[in-house]
Amino acid sequence: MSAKLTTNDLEPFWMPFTANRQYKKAPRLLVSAERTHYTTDDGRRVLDGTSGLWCVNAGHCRPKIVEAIRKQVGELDFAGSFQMGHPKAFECASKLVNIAPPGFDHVFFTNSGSESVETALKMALAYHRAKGNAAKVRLIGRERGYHGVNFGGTSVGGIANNRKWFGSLLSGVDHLRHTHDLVRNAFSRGEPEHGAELADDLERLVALHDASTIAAVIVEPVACSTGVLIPPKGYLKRLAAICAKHDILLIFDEVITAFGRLGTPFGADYFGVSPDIITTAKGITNGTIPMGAVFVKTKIYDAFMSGAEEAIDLFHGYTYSGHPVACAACIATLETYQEEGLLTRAAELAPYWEDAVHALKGLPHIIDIRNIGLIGAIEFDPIPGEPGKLAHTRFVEAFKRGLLVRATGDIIALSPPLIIEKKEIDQLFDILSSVLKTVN
Ligand code: PXG
Repeated sequence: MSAKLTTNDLEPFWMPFTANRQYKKAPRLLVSAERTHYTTDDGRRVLDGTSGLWCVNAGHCRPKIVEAIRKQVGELDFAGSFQMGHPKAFECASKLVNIAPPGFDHVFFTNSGSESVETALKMALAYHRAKGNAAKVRLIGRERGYHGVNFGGTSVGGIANNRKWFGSLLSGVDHLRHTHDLVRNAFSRGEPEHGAELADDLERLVALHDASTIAAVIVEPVACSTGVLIPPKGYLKRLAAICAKHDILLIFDEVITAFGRLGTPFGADYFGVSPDIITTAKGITNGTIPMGAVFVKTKIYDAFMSGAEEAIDLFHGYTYSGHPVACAACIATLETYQEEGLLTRAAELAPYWEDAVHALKGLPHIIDIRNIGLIGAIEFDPIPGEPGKLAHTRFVEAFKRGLLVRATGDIIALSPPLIIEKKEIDQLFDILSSVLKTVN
């Protein structure tokens, strides 16, 4: 099939999270990429304002990573990890725990963020059972949270459209209130001032269900998919303290915030909060090969190591857990991040980025602008009766003018590769502001 596709060629692929009929009438196709830019099928360069889908943190087609993948697939294409092993999986795990926050000394491999979430939730349940607290079975998520698309993640997730089609989901799940508060916090720079007390919502759920029935709380340190909700100052620390008080495990879903997005290796580092389990994916291989990893504290791993030595300790895993090609990609990715200082580069760029995104204030329909690390979001007043239309139209127009942004609801989210230069940040906001001025 050539790069030029006709409508019929487009039909068989049922695209995820896409308005298929609308897209196929006017497709947007990418055929190659290098560093901060994509190239389209009609030969236009497009600045990647979204790091793919929040995953290509070191920029596209980085030679070291590409070469490591090529070499690995020709040398050892597959080896399983059930009662067998290959050296790269162990090397990869060691390298990952070396950059993880203190106390995280084991990783479990998956193939995606969704699988990392399922794994973490199952670990939390099994942990309490192994400790003799088998009644701790409830899982707590948060309104507007996104934890992937499998049944556990959908159940603890809090985005109504992602839930309502799919039946009654897991039982024994409840949700904290979300933290979005435009009345008090609109146009905050970085962490908003107001709302730490929303963490006390967990005490409400403890009063309702009793702590003896609650296994874990899962939250994204920054809730990105729903349109970038940044935690109020002190909120995550307060949530962690309440979890600790009640022996409830705290899971940070860092599928987006891990690997430098906030200017620290992990979101846990940024907020100075130490959860019990961290889920990751995306940036772990710079988006090149599907992979996820669940990081656990010593106490979690140890809880599973008290039975007979010859007994399997965790009845869970995937054919491709620790896939050799993914591990090679991950190792080369971590080396690239380290060689180029990318796990902290967002901290250097953040002040410039913050000024650039907040300079959009005053353009038509903008009701909020928010930022943290190398993430920005612009929220629009919805067109009555047509939720999401304005952001979508503006996203389509930005793409035509050479910029890829992510539209979600009435919000445009930005998360460029961490290698972006200041002049490219200027270029990004030149295009975006011209779109926001003209598309209303
Ligand atoms: N947890 C979090 C916090 C995520 O952001 C997942 C789990 C699921 O990961 P997988 O690899 O199963 O897709 C995610 C994924 C967007 C967008 O534009 C965000 C995600 C995926 C696709 C688009 O906001 N996040």
